[in-house]
This record gives sequence, C-alpha cells and structure tokens, in this order.
Amino acid sequence: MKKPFFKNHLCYSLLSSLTLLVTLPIAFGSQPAFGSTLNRTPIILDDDGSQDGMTAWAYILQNPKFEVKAMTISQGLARPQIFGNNVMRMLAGLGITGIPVAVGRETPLSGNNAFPDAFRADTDTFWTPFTNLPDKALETVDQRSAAQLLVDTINQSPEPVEILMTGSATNIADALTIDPSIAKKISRLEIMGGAVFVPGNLREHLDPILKQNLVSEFNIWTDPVAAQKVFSAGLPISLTPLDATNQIGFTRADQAAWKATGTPESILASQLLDYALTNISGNDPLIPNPARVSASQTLLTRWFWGSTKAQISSKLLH
Ligand SMILES: [Ca+2]
Repeated sequence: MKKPFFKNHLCYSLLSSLTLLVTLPIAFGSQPAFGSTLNRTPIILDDDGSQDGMTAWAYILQNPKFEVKAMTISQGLARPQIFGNNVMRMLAGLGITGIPVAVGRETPLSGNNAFPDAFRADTDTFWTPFTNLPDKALETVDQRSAAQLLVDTINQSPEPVEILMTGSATNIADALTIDPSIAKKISRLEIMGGAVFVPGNLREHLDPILKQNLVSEFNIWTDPVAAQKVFSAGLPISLTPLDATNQIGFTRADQAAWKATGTPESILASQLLDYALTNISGNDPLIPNPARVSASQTLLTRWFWGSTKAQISSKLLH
C-alpha cells in the first residue's frame, strides 16, 4: 500500500449555514483503481496559478473519484498567459495528456485589484528552484479563452459538471456572460474563497497597502464584481472560506510524507509545500507575532488553502 499523499486532518467546513465536523481519512489503498466501475465525477479545475491551487490540481488529477474534463487559469496570483505554458510543462512532468487547458483574461472584470508583481514573479517561474519542470511541454495551451472552454466543456458533457474554483471568480463570471444557460448544467461550484465570520487574509500580508485591509480574502478581493456575479447566478455553491481553511496547518512532516509517497503528483505537491513553508509561512496568522521565527525555521503554513479545499471536496462531498 502506498503511503498517504495527504495526511489525516480534523477540520470543519462551512456548508450553507451549517458547520460540520468531519475527519478526512486518506487511504490510497482503499480506493478503486483507474478503469474500475467507479462512477467518476466530471470536474473542471479553475485556479489563479497558485502553489496551493496547483497542489489541489495534482491531488484531483490523481484521484480516481474525478474525471478532469478541462483546466482553466484565472487572473490572480498568476499572469494567465505566462502561467498557461507552466501548466503544460507541469502536465508533461506528470505524464498527463488529453485534458484541454485554457487561460483567461489578464485583468479583473472591473477595478484594478492585483497581486503585487513581486509575488507574481515566483508564479511566473512556477516557483523555481523549488520545482523542476521539464523544459518542454507535450501539448500546447488551448486557443479558446478559459471562459469559452468552460462553456464548451459544460455544454458538451452528457452529465452535469462540477467546478473547483480556487482562485478569482473571473473565468466563471465570463463563462456565465457568454452562456447563462450553463448555470443549469453545473452540478456544484466548489469555491475556496471568502472570510465569513473571521478576518480576511490581505491583512496578513507584509505589503504596506494590502495589510491595511482587515476583511478581504484574496480570491474574492481580486475580482469582487466577478464574485458577485457568480454568487448571484443561482448556482449550487459549496463555499469553503478562511473560516474552515484556517483550521488546517501543513508542516514539514506533510512535505516529507508527500515526497515519500513517490508519485509524480505527490512529489510536485511536496515541492510546492516546501516553497510555501520556506517563503510564506512566516506570516502565518495563527502563530503569535513574538513566536514567529525566520522563514527557514517556520513550523507550518495555513497559506495552502486550495489543497485543503480539494481534500474537503473529495472526502466530504463524494
Ligand atoms: Ca488559488
């Protein structure tokens, strides 16, 4: 039996107005293998090119519960045009072909909220040197826009499609503008975003302007008009906000376990977690200020929301 990719966690997720206390057992050996009679859930992955979002993608891509129909990149942490090529090289490293990938617009529907360039620079390089992608991709980025790929994939699917959104709402909003009827064919929109009863995460940033914002969460803040459009579209939404993801911390032990699992997906996840633990966990809000240590010695990161969401989506809802 393989070692678990993600460790067991006790966490809670806000679903509608209910708080559910659940465990997230991970047991690869107990899951049916690919090609079995398992009814796989068709899903589209939409992320803004984040290290935690790519870990979520790696987790879903290797999970036999899901059939990934398409992947779309939204503006946010990434600059989509640049990051599209990174994703194609990532897929080459994972040995995955045949899943269309498209990029969305470079700016939000309205306003000019944007991640500082310094943070986008690491994403542009796919967090090199923590990761080492192959130089060449096996396939190229789909020429359709992310929104058009969403519309086409949903309309062409014989059964309703789930969407995992772990970045801004920009692409989903654009897709709803192109074809509002897709709302009826989305079985569930799973969102990692927002801060409902807890403070936001911009305030945790070191950027002097961003940290003055005490309430906003990055995914919603990056394109609030798009978020409003998506939240008001009548979709069946499963929201996992900071309220839930704040409960989950990832550590060097997780990184070591994922590396030891030894699959291409788990090794990639370990590399991305290494980046987060080294570079961002020093800001972890749940570590009291006086106890914060230098970045190389930090103990855990909760800035890994997307992967938490992927696990919740997989274990709680399927
Ligand atoms: Ca993300």
